[in-house]
Amino acid sequence: MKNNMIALVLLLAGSLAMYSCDSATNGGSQQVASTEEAKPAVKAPAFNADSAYKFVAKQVAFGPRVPNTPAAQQTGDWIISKLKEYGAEVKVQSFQMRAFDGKMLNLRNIIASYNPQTANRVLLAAHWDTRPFADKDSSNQDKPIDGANDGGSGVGVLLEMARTIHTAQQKPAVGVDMIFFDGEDYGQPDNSGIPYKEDTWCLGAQYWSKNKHVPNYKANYGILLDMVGAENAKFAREGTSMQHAKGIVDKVWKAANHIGYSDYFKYENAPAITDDHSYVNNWANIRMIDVIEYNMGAPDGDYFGPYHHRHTDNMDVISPRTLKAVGQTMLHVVYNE
Ligand code: AHN
Ligand code: ZN
Repeated sequence: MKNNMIALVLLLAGSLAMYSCDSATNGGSQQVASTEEAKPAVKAPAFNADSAYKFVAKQVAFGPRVPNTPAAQQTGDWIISKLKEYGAEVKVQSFQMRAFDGKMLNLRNIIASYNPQTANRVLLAAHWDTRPFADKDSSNQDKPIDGANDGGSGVGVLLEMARTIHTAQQKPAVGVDMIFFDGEDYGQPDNSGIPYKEDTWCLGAQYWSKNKHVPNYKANYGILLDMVGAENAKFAREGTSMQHAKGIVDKVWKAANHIGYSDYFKYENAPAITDDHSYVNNWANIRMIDVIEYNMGAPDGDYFGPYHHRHTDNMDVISPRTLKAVGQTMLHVVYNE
């Protein structure tokens, strides 16, 4: 009897609590309906980390994606075919540029578009080439690296986003362009013995910034993904991004923190880093931020991670959780435009 009474009291208390919860929610949503900024967030489709991981592994399996090699030819062809499979309109820019060492490089920028007619657009980017040498390593410096993280990860996240947008019932309201830049990582090493030359990095971004895939191309803003797959990666607010597009950094960091990725997206400032977004900001005049691993607290000043431009940049450093943190954040941002 006593037990029954307690159960009854608990039941009543429970339903009262539920009722008051409901009414609070209802009252709340009626209030926010009239105010713009309190618009409830759109729930983006789920980003599949295992699929993204497989896209990274597939690139690594082709071999180092060094310009003028069969692996680069095969990987570029594969990226193009996946993007077509995922319903994007695909454009390919083929061009030649001379590297710091005098070599003429055959390069391809690959551009995928969703909703190409929409004026309101977001531009996502990553580089798909990998560094032709391991200049920060202590051995085999002249051999190319796997570039699982430096190159592979950004492409893996973008391809999984493309697959998600294609498969999901709900599509983003905004137009989405994805640029896969070539020739980012053929930059002049510090101790090459060759006289210093300006603008040796980011060759594909340089070319695109002067030769857009669409005349008068415009985007509201862009997000570059570079080294976004390593376990325990930290992303700091990079200098050029803060200078040209602080509002976008705020938006992306807020989204990441809101959906539970504060471990990755840190409210710390990093110096300006030369990367594809430098040319998109300064030459193409489109504001673009760089989500790039930069761990302000790294030991030995290895801010880019201990694998950077070394042979240890292989599949062992890639974490599906990091790919998920970045990919889900990107989907959240895109679906809330
Ligand atoms: C430099 O090391 C000059 N910039 C970093 C950009 C980069 C290289 N991203 C990947 N590899
Ligand atoms: Zn690199």
